[in-house]
Amino acid sequence: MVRVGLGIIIVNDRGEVLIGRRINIHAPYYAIPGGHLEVGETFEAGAIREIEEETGLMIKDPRVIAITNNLETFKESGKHHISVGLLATEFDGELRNMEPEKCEGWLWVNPRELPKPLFDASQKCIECYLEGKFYN
Ligand code: 8DG
Ligand code: MG
Repeated sequence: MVRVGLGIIIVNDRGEVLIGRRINIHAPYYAIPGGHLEVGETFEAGAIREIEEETGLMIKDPRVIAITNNLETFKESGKHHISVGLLATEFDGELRNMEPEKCEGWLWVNPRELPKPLFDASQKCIECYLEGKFYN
């Protein structure tokens, strides 16, 4: 089965993006926040929901910027996702690690100096963001 995932690039005033190290599923990878699209949901609503669930932040007007086919993760784990990447530059609320059983903690990092190893979907999505491509 191919599932639909969402990855959200949140950019702060300094141009940094939010990233966290996964600790159960997909450990030891660093990933941008995200998750699965729910049945009947728009990409934007799914992005807003996932960000609130995972970080406590409320993002405004997330925009679809990328589509990625995560075959590296498939080769490694047998899980196949098509991941839709969204960008959010406006948000409010206080950043919190809402799912400490899934994520070690959130970090703001320069998108050109990302920690490794990076989750395939997140790596591809950030590459699209940096290079202005929709797909890679
Ligand atoms: P579930 O419990 O309903 O299975 O899902 P969830 O709560 O949404 O899962 P999660 O652990 O928050 O999210 C991880 C899943 O989301 C992962 O298995 C694949 C998918 N995903 C993508 N792209 C991205 C991404 O860029 N970042 C993150 N964190 N997850 C992503 O397809
Ligand atoms: Mg989630």
